[in-house]
Amino acid sequence: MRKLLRTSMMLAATLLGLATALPAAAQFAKPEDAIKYRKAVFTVMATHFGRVAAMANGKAPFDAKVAADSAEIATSMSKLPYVAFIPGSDKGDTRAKPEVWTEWDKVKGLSEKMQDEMVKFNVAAKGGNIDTIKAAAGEVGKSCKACHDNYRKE
Ligand code: ASC
Repeated sequence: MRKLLRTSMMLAATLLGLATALPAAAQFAKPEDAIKYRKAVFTVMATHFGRVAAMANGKAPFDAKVAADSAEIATSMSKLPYVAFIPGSDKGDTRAKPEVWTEWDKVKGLSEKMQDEMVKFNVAAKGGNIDTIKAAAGEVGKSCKACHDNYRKE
Protein backbone atom coordinates (compact mmCIF):
# COMPACT_ATOMS: atom_id res chain seq x y z
CA MET A 1 0.00 0.00 0.00
CA ARG A 2 2.75 2.40 0.97
CA LYS A 3 4.67 1.37 -2.11
CA LEU A 4 1.63 1.99 -4.29
CA LEU A 5 1.18 5.42 -2.74
CA ARG A 6 4.82 6.26 -3.32
CA THR A 7 4.65 5.06 -6.91
CA SER A 8 1.55 7.08 -7.68
CA MET A 9 3.04 10.18 -6.10
CA MET A 10 6.14 9.78 -8.23
CA LEU A 11 3.97 9.36 -11.29
CA ALA A 12 2.01 12.49 -10.39
CA ALA A 13 5.25 14.45 -9.97
CA THR A 14 6.51 13.21 -13.33
CA LEU A 15 3.29 14.16 -15.09
CA LEU A 16 3.32 17.61 -13.50
CA GLY A 17 6.91 18.08 -14.65
CA LEU A 18 5.98 17.05 -18.18
CA ALA A 19 2.93 19.28 -18.24
CA THR A 20 5.01 22.34 -17.39
CA ALA A 21 7.94 21.44 -19.66
CA LEU A 22 5.91 20.38 -22.68
CA PRO A 23 4.23 23.58 -23.93
CA ALA A 24 7.46 25.31 -24.99
CA ALA A 25 9.15 22.29 -26.52
CA ALA A 26 5.98 20.88 -28.04
CA GLN A 27 5.66 23.86 -30.37
CA PHE A 28 8.59 22.57 -32.37
CA ALA A 29 8.88 19.12 -33.88
CA LYS A 30 12.52 19.69 -34.85
CA PRO A 31 15.33 22.08 -33.85
CA GLU A 32 15.22 23.42 -37.40
CA ASP A 33 11.60 24.51 -36.87
CA ALA A 34 12.59 26.40 -33.72
CA ILE A 35 15.38 28.18 -35.63
CA LYS A 36 12.98 29.17 -38.42
CA TYR A 37 10.43 30.41 -35.89
CA ARG A 38 12.78 32.62 -33.92
CA LYS A 39 14.38 34.05 -37.07
CA ALA A 40 10.93 34.88 -38.43
CA VAL A 41 10.01 36.59 -35.16
CA PHE A 42 13.24 38.60 -35.06
CA THR A 43 12.69 39.60 -38.71
CA VAL A 44 9.18 40.91 -38.03
CA MET A 45 10.36 42.62 -34.83
CA ALA A 46 13.31 44.32 -36.56
CA THR A 47 11.16 45.35 -39.53
CA HIS A 48 8.58 47.10 -37.39
CA PHE A 49 11.03 48.51 -34.89
CA GLY A 50 13.16 49.70 -37.81
CA ARG A 51 10.16 51.40 -39.41
CA VAL A 52 9.70 53.59 -36.34
CA ALA A 53 13.45 54.05 -35.83
CA ALA A 54 13.66 55.38 -39.40
CA MET A 55 11.02 58.00 -38.54
CA ALA A 56 12.83 58.87 -35.31
CA ASN A 57 16.08 59.33 -37.24
CA GLY A 58 14.46 61.50 -39.90
CA LYS A 59 14.94 58.87 -42.60
CA ALA A 60 11.21 58.43 -43.10
CA PRO A 61 8.36 60.89 -42.71
CA PHE A 62 6.71 60.72 -39.30
CA ASP A 63 3.36 58.99 -39.36
CA ALA A 64 1.92 58.66 -35.87
CA LYS A 65 -0.51 55.87 -36.77
CA VAL A 66 2.12 53.74 -38.52
CA ALA A 67 4.53 54.36 -35.63
CA ALA A 68 1.97 53.29 -33.01
CA ASP A 69 0.93 50.19 -34.98
CA SER A 70 4.51 49.17 -35.69
CA ALA A 71 5.58 49.61 -32.08
CA GLU A 72 2.68 47.41 -31.00
CA ILE A 73 3.78 44.65 -33.37
CA ALA A 74 7.43 44.92 -32.30
CA THR A 75 6.36 44.72 -28.67
CA SER A 76 4.30 41.60 -29.28
CA MET A 77 7.18 39.99 -31.16
CA SER A 78 9.64 40.79 -28.37
CA LYS A 79 7.92 38.23 -26.14
CA LEU A 80 8.10 35.32 -28.58
CA PRO A 81 11.59 34.24 -29.63
CA TYR A 82 12.99 32.96 -26.35
CA VAL A 83 11.00 29.72 -26.05
CA ALA A 84 12.54 28.78 -29.39
CA PHE A 85 16.12 28.53 -28.14
CA ILE A 86 15.52 24.83 -27.49
CA PRO A 87 18.26 22.26 -26.97
CA GLY A 88 19.84 21.21 -30.27
CA SER A 89 18.87 24.43 -32.04
CA ASP A 90 22.41 25.78 -31.66
CA LYS A 91 23.28 23.73 -34.77
CA GLY A 92 21.97 24.66 -38.18
CA ASP A 93 21.12 27.84 -40.04
CA THR A 94 21.55 30.15 -37.07
CA ARG A 95 23.85 32.94 -35.97
CA ALA A 96 23.18 32.25 -32.30
CA LYS A 97 26.46 31.44 -30.53
CA PRO A 98 26.75 28.31 -28.37
CA GLU A 99 27.07 30.65 -25.35
CA VAL A 100 23.34 31.38 -25.64
CA TRP A 101 22.77 27.92 -24.17
CA THR A 102 25.70 27.81 -21.73
CA GLU A 103 24.97 31.32 -20.41
CA TRP A 104 21.20 31.18 -20.61
CA ASP A 105 20.65 33.19 -17.41
CA LYS A 106 22.54 36.13 -18.88
CA VAL A 107 20.66 35.88 -22.17
CA LYS A 108 17.38 35.71 -20.29
CA GLY A 109 18.33 38.86 -18.35
CA LEU A 110 19.21 40.69 -21.57
CA SER A 111 15.97 39.53 -23.19
CA GLU A 112 13.94 40.85 -20.26
CA LYS A 113 15.74 44.19 -20.43
CA MET A 114 14.90 44.41 -24.14
CA GLN A 115 11.26 43.51 -23.47
CA ASP A 116 11.04 46.23 -20.79
CA GLU A 117 12.53 48.83 -23.11
CA MET A 118 10.16 47.71 -25.86
CA VAL A 119 7.15 48.27 -23.58
CA LYS A 120 8.38 51.81 -22.82
CA PHE A 121 8.97 52.39 -26.51
CA ASN A 122 5.44 51.21 -27.27
CA VAL A 123 4.04 53.69 -24.72
CA ALA A 124 6.15 56.44 -26.29
CA ALA A 125 4.96 55.53 -29.78
CA LYS A 126 1.34 55.72 -28.63
CA GLY A 127 2.09 59.19 -27.24
CA GLY A 128 3.01 60.47 -30.68
CA ASN A 129 5.88 62.76 -29.63
CA ILE A 130 8.78 62.13 -31.97
CA ASP A 131 11.49 63.23 -29.50
CA THR A 132 10.16 60.88 -26.81
CA ILE A 133 9.91 58.09 -29.38
CA LYS A 134 13.46 58.73 -30.51
CA ALA A 135 14.82 58.49 -26.96
CA ALA A 136 12.89 55.29 -26.26
CA ALA A 137 13.97 53.76 -29.59
CA GLY A 138 17.57 54.48 -28.65
CA GLU A 139 17.18 52.46 -25.46
CA VAL A 140 15.60 49.57 -27.38
CA GLY A 141 18.46 49.65 -29.86
CA LYS A 142 21.01 49.49 -27.04
CA SER A 143 19.23 46.54 -25.49
CA CYS A 144 19.24 44.67 -28.85
CA LYS A 145 22.92 45.38 -29.28
CA ALA A 146 23.79 44.21 -25.76
CA CYS A 147 22.78 40.69 -26.73
CA HIS A 148 24.11 40.75 -30.29
CA ASP A 149 27.57 41.85 -29.12
CA ASN A 150 28.13 38.66 -27.15
CA TYR A 151 25.65 36.11 -28.39
CA ARG A 152 25.29 36.59 -32.15
CA LYS A 153 27.90 35.53 -34.69
CA GLU A 154 29.65 38.14 -36.90
C1 ASC B 1 17.48 47.28 -35.25
C2 ASC B 1 17.79 45.95 -35.59
C3 ASC B 1 18.62 45.47 -34.65
C4 ASC B 1 18.85 46.50 -33.61
C5 ASC B 1 20.30 46.79 -33.43
C6 ASC B 1 20.49 47.89 -32.43
O1 ASC B 1 16.74 48.01 -35.87
O2 ASC B 1 17.38 45.27 -36.64
O3 ASC B 1 19.13 44.27 -34.61
O4 ASC B 1 18.13 47.63 -34.07
O5 ASC B 1 20.87 47.15 -34.65
O6 ASC B 1 21.83 48.12 -32.23
